[in-house]
Amino acid sequence: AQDCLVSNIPVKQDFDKYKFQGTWYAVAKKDPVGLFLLDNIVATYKIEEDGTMTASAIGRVIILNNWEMCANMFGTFEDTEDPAKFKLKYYGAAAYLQTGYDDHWVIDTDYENYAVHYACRELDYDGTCLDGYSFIFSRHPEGLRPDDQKNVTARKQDVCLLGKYRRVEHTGFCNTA
Ligand code: DAO
Repeated sequence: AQDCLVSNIPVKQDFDKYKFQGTWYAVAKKDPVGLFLLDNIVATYKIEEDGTMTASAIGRVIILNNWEMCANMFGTFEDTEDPAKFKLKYYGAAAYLQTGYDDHWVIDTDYENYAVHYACRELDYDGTCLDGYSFIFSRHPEGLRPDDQKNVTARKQDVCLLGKYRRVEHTGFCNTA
């Protein structure tokens, strides 16, 4: 949205949560205040038998006294009247990990290659976002395909966060098995 009003941010039309299932690698992130997930972030979405979307995510975090670890996170999504806008209730596998209740909007995706996520945690008095975060996801651990860069850049502009992202590294730090 040119005016950066959160209420005017366009989201994916007719979002299909079934097609969104599976593994997504975070390739870029705009951090919120008090960032949590640092890098090696991989999220896996799933639709449960009752139709509820859930996700598990892993990522490198630094907690307490500079203790570095891989956080195992779980989330449950509550549907809203817009199929691309969810409320995300999340918690960690361990009690000392972050818990929260955030917006979870799918701004854009082609389901097969890229996705742009957005969450505003705190609205400013003027309707812009005071504290938010956003993930750029790829189906491919190596990153976005060149074909998808143009779309993703346009969507970063839509959420008023162009230039605010950092690259999310995948070093294998959280690889299991
Ligand atoms: O990293 O600073 C941050 C905020 C991210 C919190 C979200 C935790 C993960 C929840 C699970 C699923 C979906 C992405």
